[in-house]
Amino acid sequence: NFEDAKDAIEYRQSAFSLIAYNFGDMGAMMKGKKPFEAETFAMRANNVAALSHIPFEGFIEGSDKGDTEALAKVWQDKADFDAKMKTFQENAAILATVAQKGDQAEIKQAFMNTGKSCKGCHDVYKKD
Ligand code: ASC
Repeated sequence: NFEDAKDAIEYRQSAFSLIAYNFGDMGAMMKGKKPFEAETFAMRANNVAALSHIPFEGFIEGSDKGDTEALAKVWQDKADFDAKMKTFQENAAILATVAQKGDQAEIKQAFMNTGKSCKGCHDVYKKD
């Protein structure tokens, strides 16, 4: 377990950094900023699906105090926060599955759904 809030904050932020990198690269492909590379895309989707399970554990009680962008609302509305986190995990898993199959329309839809679940949580629970 974490020693203190600082450790928990660093843990979840590390995962979010890796998620942002992997999701961002998929975004660049989706927007045509770089060529779509099916194998790389699928690898990144797998990374995000696995990483999506990491941050949750870092949202320990009291870890709204510190070097974090997480709002106190996370712990005030924890059930809703947890539900949104779960939706993100489910969408990321679907994205990894369809990326493996390779249908472009499915990939685009699953990518958008995953991005929506990132934003849906940020809008409510993250400092801007
Ligand atoms: C990203 C990123 C986010 C999400 C979000 C999707 O690449 O860093 O936080 O996508 O903007 O809407």
